Amino acid sequence: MADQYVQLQWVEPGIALLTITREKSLNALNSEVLDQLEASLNVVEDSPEARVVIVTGQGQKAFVAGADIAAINQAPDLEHAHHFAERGQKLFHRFQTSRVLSIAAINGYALGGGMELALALDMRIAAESARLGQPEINLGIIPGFGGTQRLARLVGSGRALWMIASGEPVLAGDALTMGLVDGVVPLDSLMEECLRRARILAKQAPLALVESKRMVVGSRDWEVRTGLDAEAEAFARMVVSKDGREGTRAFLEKRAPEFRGD
Ligand code: DAK
Repeated sequence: MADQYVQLQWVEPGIALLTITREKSLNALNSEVLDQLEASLNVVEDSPEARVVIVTGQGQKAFVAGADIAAINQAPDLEHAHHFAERGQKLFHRFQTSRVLSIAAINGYALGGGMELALALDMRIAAESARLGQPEINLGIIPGFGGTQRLARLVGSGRALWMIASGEPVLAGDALTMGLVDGVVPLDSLMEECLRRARILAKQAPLALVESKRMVVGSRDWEVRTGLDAEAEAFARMVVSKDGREGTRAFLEKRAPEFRGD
């Protein structure tokens, strides 16, 4: 039987927790982990109730210490190495474009492919003890799961190139200052903080939540004019949606809204 490397739990209605459980190898991403992450994301997306997925690593030491270095070393030729990179990129793109919002609970090292996974999720909350970096250059390679592109967009090209070309990791506090993570908390309150944020998101009007993500994620690729047109179109749909009518009516009637997802 194949090893179980990803655990899926429904923490509360609408909130899923994916834990990468390859702790002995610091949760490094091999093909099995990538396959199981994809299968778990399929299950989450198949649930109409799903609103938020939190992704974390087992143990106190690592979120994910990278793509599996042994697997990279054994790539027999250019074609296989390219396929491995595309495999990870495709999966991370699926998290990015999923209707379900995602939070990385960075409990320790987020290095190489691990940092790239965190970059592909919608928000990143790190434990004070976490370190984040793209150390691939120390192995004579470069990031292959989207890191060169997403990191530069998030923190600017100077900082991104420094991290990628020097291989030097940053501490969680510095990652917060440079906008690489969105919050830093003590390790023992990491899950509580991620859940606090997930609960706030999960109770919002479902259609507006999905459109909020689609617009903000889209803004990374779109021309401003394209993005503004998309926003105006989505805004209009939300205004005339049942939940949009309910939310505005509830405000005027001074009561809490009851959103139903239509
Ligand atoms: N892969 C495989 N095993 C890993 C690993 C990794 N990325 N990171 C750690 N491990 C394993 C260690 O080999 C060790 O295994 P055993 O010896 O016990 O069997 C175990 O986890 C514990 O690690 P350490 O003994 O090293 O623990 P320490 O506390 O001493 O050090 C560390 C922790 C995180 C500083 C250290 O483990 C470390 O430097 N790890 C490697 C970090 C790293 O370089 N990450 C980037 C990996 S490269 C591409 C596609 C994707 C990518 C690139 C190209 N294409 C196909 C083009 C992405 C590449 C990467 O992510």
